[in-house]
Amino acid sequence: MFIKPSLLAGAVLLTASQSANAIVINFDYSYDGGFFSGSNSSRRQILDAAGGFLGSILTDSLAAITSGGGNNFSAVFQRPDTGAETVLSGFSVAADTLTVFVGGQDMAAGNLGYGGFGGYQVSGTLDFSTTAAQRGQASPSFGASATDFAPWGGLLAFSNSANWYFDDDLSTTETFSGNDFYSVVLHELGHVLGLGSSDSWMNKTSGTGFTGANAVAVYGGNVPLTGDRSHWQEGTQSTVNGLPQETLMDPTIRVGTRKLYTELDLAALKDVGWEVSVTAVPVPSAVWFFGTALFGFIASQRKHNVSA
Ligand SMILES: [Ca+2]
Ligand SMILES: [Ca+2]
Ligand SMILES: [Zn+2]
Repeated sequence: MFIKPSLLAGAVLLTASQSANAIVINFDYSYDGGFFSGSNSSRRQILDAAGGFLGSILTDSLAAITSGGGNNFSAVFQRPDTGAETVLSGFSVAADTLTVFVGGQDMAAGNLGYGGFGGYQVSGTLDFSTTAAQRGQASPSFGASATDFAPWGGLLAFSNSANWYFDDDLSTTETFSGNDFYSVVLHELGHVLGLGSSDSWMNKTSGTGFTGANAVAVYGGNVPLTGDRSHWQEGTQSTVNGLPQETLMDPTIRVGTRKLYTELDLAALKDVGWEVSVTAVPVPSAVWFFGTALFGFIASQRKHNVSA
């Protein structure tokens, strides 16, 4: 799904510490279109920081998917550099690991990027097909009975022309202009993990409200969604360690603003089947809160995921 910049001034600047990984998010640059290569290679540090944060709080045990012999798993995804559907036969992914293809793409003005989980094709033994479908979790990832999402991974595509802010030191907070790349990575990884995208999410919606028990407990009722159910409703608020912040998984982000996973975003990860070791992001080492002024929003769009 696309995330869009919103035309809002102001900044909420937070930093978060990290701990050891429980899940490894392995970024693959095979189709990066140069966005993360050569003089742009330092951008990979921001991906690694975002993946490291999420990996550190997810404690699921994901079964490996290992193609070989009569067992063949094909990863299906949109190339992040071109958007073209791609099928990688003989694909494998290690235990407790997600593979995420990343790259830059020419996008219409106003779009920052999109992300989603991958689909797959599988042939082989029943055991192998079951592992492909649910990676040792309580349900298959896809279908009307899905409650416990665990894909092989997916993709993140970023606009080649957006006015990005690449923070070269995420441990420090500073005023900046442009769109915070770190925040957008966190948001798009949320879609890879099934927020607003997976059947586990859709199976916990009623009309345009989200009914997951953890999210409902945080919000105090069904959580309003956008019409296509891909995001929290525009402007949905929650907290980061008790401090107010617009949710990460609403459809837009303010220019000059960093957004982190709020309590509501973390609760939703649990509701789609992830085991999450925290209910709040680690206490920021420093927080500055600047006044904000509303100028208007750009309407959101949805980019559909590839799914099996
Ligand atoms: Ca910084
Ligand atoms: Ca799980
Ligand atoms: Zn989104």
